[in-house]
Amino acid sequence: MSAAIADLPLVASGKVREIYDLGDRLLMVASDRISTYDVVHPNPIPDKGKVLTGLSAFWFAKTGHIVSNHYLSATEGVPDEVRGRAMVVRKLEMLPVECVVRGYITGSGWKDYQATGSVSGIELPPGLRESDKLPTPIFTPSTKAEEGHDEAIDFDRAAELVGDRDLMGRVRDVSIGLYAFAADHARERGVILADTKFEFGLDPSSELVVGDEVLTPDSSRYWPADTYEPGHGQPSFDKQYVRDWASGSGWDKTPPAPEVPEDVVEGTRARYVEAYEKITGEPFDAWLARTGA
Ligand code: PZK
Repeated sequence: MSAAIADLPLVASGKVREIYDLGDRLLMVASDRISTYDVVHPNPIPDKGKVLTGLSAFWFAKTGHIVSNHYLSATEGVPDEVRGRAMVVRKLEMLPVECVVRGYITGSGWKDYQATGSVSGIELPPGLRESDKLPTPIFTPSTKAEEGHDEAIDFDRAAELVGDRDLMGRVRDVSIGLYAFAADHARERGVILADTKFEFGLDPSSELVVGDEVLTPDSSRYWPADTYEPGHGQPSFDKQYVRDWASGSGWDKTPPAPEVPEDVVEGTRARYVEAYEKITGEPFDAWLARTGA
């Protein structure tokens, strides 16, 4: 028997997920909420939390040879009401930096490159176009802002914040290793992993452990490979229906976000499930069955 969610102490909450205290462990719960342009819409995308949790679990299982992770279980200790969208994880001492890896130049990286020719203090070749593949994946850490946008920092500043330059070097190498492994896997399945963000912690024996969610559409940019074309921004695999609808809706992208119409909800849900099935090579129903959702 597991406790009801409502009785568990809340440790942390983000725009679309929560962490609860289980005593010696934590429960990470992914909601069905969706944000576009950094604003959460009032209505959910059914199954989004289950897709993201299933994808995280898939990648944790696939990448243990690169670095250990905090994943323990998506069944044992998970309350019935969050089955399929929650995982029990180890408690860690989290490092105070966000570990971003970019294989393509887009988003804030593209803005920085246009302004300075560099991203996070890493000089890039001249003449890159928006969404171009980088010669090699780059590590572009940021600080964790309590609210608002994370601030880009260079490696030296990240090492300062972590207080251990050697550890920060291992974090960088492991981050790039995880990205490269996942990008190769995704590319074989018709999906481009443009960039992603990891969070790391230390376990009680000071071993480096990757935590949080990993390589999900909320922590990463996934693009369909068949329509990839540098020179402009690429459609997001998961959220493009909502963004396209929002652009034509007259919403000015400031809070509050409007309700997403039913057909857009259904199209978006189908894209999340498609992402799960493409990337894992398994039916989404298998995840629901495995977790008793
Ligand atoms: C932890 N966050 C970020 C904020 C979220 C996540 N294994 C861990 N041990 C201790 N603390 C954390 C983790 C993890 N992962 C991560 N905050 C605490 C965060 C808001 C919602 F789901």
